[in-house]
Order: sequence, then structure tokens, then C-alpha cells
Amino acid sequence: MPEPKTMFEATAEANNLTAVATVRDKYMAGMEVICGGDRQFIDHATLESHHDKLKQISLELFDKIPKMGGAELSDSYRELLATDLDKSAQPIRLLLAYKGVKFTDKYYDPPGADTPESYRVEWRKQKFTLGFDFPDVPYYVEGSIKLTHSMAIMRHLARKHGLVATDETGLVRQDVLEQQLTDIRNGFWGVLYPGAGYEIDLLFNNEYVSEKVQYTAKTLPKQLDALSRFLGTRQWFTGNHINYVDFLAYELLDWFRLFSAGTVDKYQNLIQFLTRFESLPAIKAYMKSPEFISWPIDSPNDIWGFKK
Ligand SMILES: N[C@@H](CCC(=O)N[C@@H](CS)C(=O)NCC(=O)O)C(=O)O
Repeated sequence: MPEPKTMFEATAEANNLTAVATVRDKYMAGMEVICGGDRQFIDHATLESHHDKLKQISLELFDKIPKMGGAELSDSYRELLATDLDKSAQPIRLLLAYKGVKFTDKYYDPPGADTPESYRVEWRKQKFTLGFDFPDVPYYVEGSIKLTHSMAIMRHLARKHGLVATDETGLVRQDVLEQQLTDIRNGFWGVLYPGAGYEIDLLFNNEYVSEKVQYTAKTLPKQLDALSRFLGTRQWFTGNHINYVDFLAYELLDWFRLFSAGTVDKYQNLIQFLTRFESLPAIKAYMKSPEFISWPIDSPNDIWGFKK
């Protein structure tokens, strides 16, 4: 059941939604002029650059429209998650979708960028011009708050949206799992980058193939055994309430399912956890929406995650 709203909150929400609709109409009208049905064909790069400019103009217009409810409410309609095809951004997207926060998912890479050279060109140009203390992707902008580091973004959103544990037992489980998942994830990435560089050559690929066999047979089952024991018969990893660490766990287990389905399938409670998460109505709707990207989960720099 949605939480009850005061008349003021409901009016302010409607008022913000109207502003969003006004801006969307302007954006659509602008794009129609550039690439509408009766216009000549334009190439993808030109289209992207028009889209970027129009999006910037639209967001500036949104900021100028007087709205009720103060900056905090309108900020929640103008949140920006900027990424490349970035695996560490997916739990952030899922959390925002779960909480019904409207956000712009900004991709620096055009869909056609499928080689390490063509990828991140735009990001490299802009990286140091955006006013971040520690420029990186993913980044997150919410009104005057600008932050990088996916875990810092997750923690910020978890505090803001009530997805942190509230008692010491839950907090301990939350913190321990956050760190455990980070270690597992880093170990997994180590398998995806076995060489010193990022070039995907034949040698590198051979090394990866043997690493993958070893990882899937030995390391992964140990990690999954421990995670499965830690979850036990709980609904969520910290107890009865969903917590931001569940979003991190979901994403990691989902990669493992894609990486080696047979290995994950042996853990009934982990599979049930994945299904429980995917059955949350807001997550289910997000996963069916055109915004949701299930593949690739990473950039062409990675040996797995871009190509299967
Ligand atoms: N600690 C950061 C690491 C971010 C990171 O490693 N970003 C990678 C992509 S996954 C990158 O290539 N950043 C762009 C850059 O360094 O310019 C986080 O968790 O967000």
C-alpha cells in the first residue's frame, strides 16, 4: 500500500510531475525537429550529440520552472546517475527503481562503442570538468550533492531511503556482508583481469579460460557456501527487512548465475533470494521497462560481461 500523503504533498508531487511532463514535451519537440519522420537520415553520433544538448537544455528548464515542495522534492525528480556500461552502477539503479525515484541514467558511451578504443572517449574529455572531488564513474548528482564511489552512493541512498539496519545485530550483519561482498567482487574481477593490462589478446584469453575453470570449481563454491549459510532461512540478508546490502548481493549473485548458472543453482536459498528480489513489484516493473539493461553488464574492456 502506498503511504498516505497530505494534500500539500500530493499537490506538490502533481506539480513536479507537470514540470517533468512540460520538459519532456519540449525535449520531444526538439528531437522531432532534428530527426522527426520527415527529416533526412542522420548518423548515430550526430543524434547522440543533439540528444545530449537537448537533455541539458531540458534539465535547465526543469530547474527554472517554479515548483512546490521545495528543493528536496524536486531534486528527487532530477537525480542523475552517470555511468558507462558499468557493473558497479547496477545496484544503485535497482535501489532507485525500488524506491520509485525518478532519475536520469546518463551513459557516456554510445551504444555502438564496442572496442576499448571507441569507449569512454566522451568521459575522458569531461572527467575533470564536472566538479567532483574524486572524478570517476559511476557518479551521482542530487541537487547540490555530488558524489562518486559506488559504495558511498549506495550508503547515501540507503540512509536517505531507509534501507539501513536499525539495531546493532542488523548493523553488524549489514556491515560484514557489505565487506564480504566487496571482497568476493574484487576476487571475481581479478579473474576477469588476469593479465596486467586490459588488452584482450589470445594469451590473455587462454589465461582467463584456465582461471575461470579454477574459479568456478574451487573458489566460487566456497564463497557461495558461506553466503548461503549466512542467509539461512532469512527473507533478506540482515533479517526481515530489505537492506541496501541485498541490492549488492542480488547483483553479485546475478552475475554469478550468468557466469556459471550450474554453480549457483545448487543453492536453493540463494535462488529463492534472487526470485524474491525479482518479484518485488517495483523491481519487476523496472526489469520489464526499456530503461533496464540486462546485458552487457560491463564494458568492452572486460573479458567477460560484454561478450558472453
Ligand atoms: N571505487 C570506485 C571505483 C570506480 C571505478 O573503478 N570506475 C571504473 C569503471 S568500473 C572507471 O573506469 N572509472 C573511470 C575513470 O577512472 O576515469 C567505485 O566503486 O565507484
